[in-house]
Formats: sequence, structure tokens, C-alpha cells
Amino acid sequence: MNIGIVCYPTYGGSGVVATELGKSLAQRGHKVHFITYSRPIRLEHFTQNVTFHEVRIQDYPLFEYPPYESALTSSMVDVARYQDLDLFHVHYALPHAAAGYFAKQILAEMGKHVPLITTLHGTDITLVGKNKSYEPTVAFSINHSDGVTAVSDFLRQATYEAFDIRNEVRVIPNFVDLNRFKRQDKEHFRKIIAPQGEKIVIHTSNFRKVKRIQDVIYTFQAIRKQIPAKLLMIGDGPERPAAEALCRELGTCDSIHFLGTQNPVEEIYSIGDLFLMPSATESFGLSALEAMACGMPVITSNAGGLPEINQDGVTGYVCEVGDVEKMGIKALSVLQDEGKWAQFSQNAFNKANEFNIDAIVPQYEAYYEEILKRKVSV
Ligand code: GMT
Repeated sequence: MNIGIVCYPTYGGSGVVATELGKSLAQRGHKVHFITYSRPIRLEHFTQNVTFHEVRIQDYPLFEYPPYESALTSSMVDVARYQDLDLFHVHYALPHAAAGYFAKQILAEMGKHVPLITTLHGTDITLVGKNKSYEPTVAFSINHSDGVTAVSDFLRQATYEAFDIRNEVRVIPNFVDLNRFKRQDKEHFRKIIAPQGEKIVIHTSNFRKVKRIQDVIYTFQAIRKQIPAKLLMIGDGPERPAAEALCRELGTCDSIHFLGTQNPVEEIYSIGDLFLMPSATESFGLSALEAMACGMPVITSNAGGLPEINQDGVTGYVCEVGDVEKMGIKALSVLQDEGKWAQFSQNAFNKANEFNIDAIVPQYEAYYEEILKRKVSV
């Protein structure tokens, strides 16, 4: 198949999922075309069967807001015509599903039918998508996609609740590449970060408000009061200055390393003892799954789809959003009990294995086939 994938190329779960999916499809013999404004962050090397098409935006003094959606639509039309695409698969509804709908109409006028599949990732539904500024466009473009998938049961349900959806929303969960995300021997690295044998706690995100990174700092403070520990904060974003200020206020800066964005993260995860994800809303929690694949027990909030990957008392603990006291107590109960840690670490790996890339990508392939077989809708 010739597949056009549209996604956000920078850090963020939806772009990561789209890129890993595209790479895996390419390995399975499909021709994959990424259409976006810069090279996707996980598309590091030359990859057979993968082409990147950069969306170029023509600037003009009149444009206070350059019309990215129009430029994207034009690129999608161009790639579909000249690379003979069989389908578009867009990730994150805003504005990709609307651009896809528009591209489909233009191509239909040219006599070419290219079905549109939209994968919903989370904030495109739960936060931004249902904002009045975008709601009618998101609802319309979901209803006019030929296929719609959501990355968790929670997100599927949230989509039906947020919009008047006539389409079936199919759940195809996110996945992890277990050949890449696995616990490796990085003892030398552990000795640099935790020379006194301190426990290593990790958080990764884009440091946006929904991630509640202040809860990570408070939970870590509770841990550090009881046992020697280090916290690695991976990622960057608007909440970082406030988090740095908080750790100065609490006097915990000497134990916290803000590492910025990191790639690859699996080497760092290999020395982690516990992963924290206290988000206010989270449709899936890809970073937590990747951490679990590396054998890290996780403490998460109960937001959104997180309980679908983190089983309370099995792979870690699930706490109410904002309950940092309980998160601290539960974190200590895992970190201070070697037997429990080993069991939870194994359970976390086993759970991640249920989301193995080799099991999930064929679900997308089957879905593509199903959509292509359906009568073409325009
Ligand atoms: O808001 C983010 O965390 C980034 C966002 C994205 O689309 O880049 O992540 C969403 O999609 C990820 C991949 O499907 C999910 O693992 C995240 O849970 C989801 N984020 C939220 O729902 C907040």
C-alpha cells in the first residue's frame, strides 16, 4: 500500500506514535509518505520505503497567521497524485482531519479517491478539540473521515460524549517496540547519576499544565524525606520554570536533574526504579508504557486511559489526580520493598508486552484493508 501519514513532527505522543507506525509499516513492505512541516523527531535515519515531504508555507505580509492548513492540504493533494497514495492516515484531528477532508474533495474532483483515516490521540478531543473555536470543524471532519480510531477505550467514549459523532470510532491502542524499549545494562550510567546507590525516579513529558509536573516534584519530596533518591525530569515545556522554582523553594534541587528533551530515552529508562505520571488528563500515557517496557513500575493518576495500562497494585499504583500524599506513600511502598519491586517490574514488562508493536501494527493494516474495501465516501 502507498500510505500518506500526516502528524505533528515535534515532541508529543501523537507524532511519536505516527512515526513509529510509519516505520513499522515501511518495514512490512508498504510505501510510507510523511507529510508535515519538519522531519518527524523519531525519523532519525534514512529508512527504506519512507519518504518525508515537507509542507512549505509561503509567507506574505498580510498573514498574521500563515495558512498552514491550506499549505498542508495542497501538499497532501500533490503527494497523493504523484505518489499514487491509496489512503491518508492523519494523526491528531486538529487541523489534520480537516485538511484531509479538503484534500479528499480536491482529489475527487480530479477523479482520484483517497480514503481518509483519522486517529484521535487525546487533547484533540478532551481539551482543545471541544473548545468552541474548533468544535464544529473537529466534529465535521471526524464524521467525514472514512475511518476513525482512538488510542484507548477512554478516548473512544470521550469522543462520543464530547461530539455528535455518527461514525464508528474503533479502538486501536498505542504500542511499544520491545526491541528498542527494554532494560539494558547501564550500571556505569547509574553510578554517575546515583553514586551513593540512591533510587532513581523518572518523569517524561512535554511539561504542559495537564502533566501536573508540580505533583511529580511533591511526590519526589515525600520519597526523598524517607530514602536517598534522585529525580530525572526528561522533556521540556512551559511549566519547566515553575517546576524549577518549586524545587528551589522546597530545597530539593540538588537531587533533581532537568535533562531537557532526550533521545533515545530507553537508555535512561534502563536505570530507572520508578516512573511517575500524575497527569490531569491522559488518553493513553505512551511514556508510561515505554517506561513499563523497560521494567519500571509506575505511579500514575487515575486520569483518562491510564488505568488501561497501569493496573493498580500489579504494575504500580493508580491514585486520584492531585493526591500527592498517596502517590508518595505508594512510591515508597514499591521502592522500599525489593520483592515487591521485582514483581511489579516483571508485571509492568508483561503488561507492556500486551501492547507489543508486532501485535498492534497488523491491526492498523487490517483496518486499512477494511476501509479500502468499503464503498468510497466523498
Ligand atoms: O498532550 C500530550 O500529551 C501530547 C499528545 C499528543 O498528541 O502529542 O499526547 C496524546 O497522545 C499520546 C499518543 O497517543 C497519548 O499517549 C497521550 O496520553 C495523549 N495526551 C493526553 O491525552 C494529554
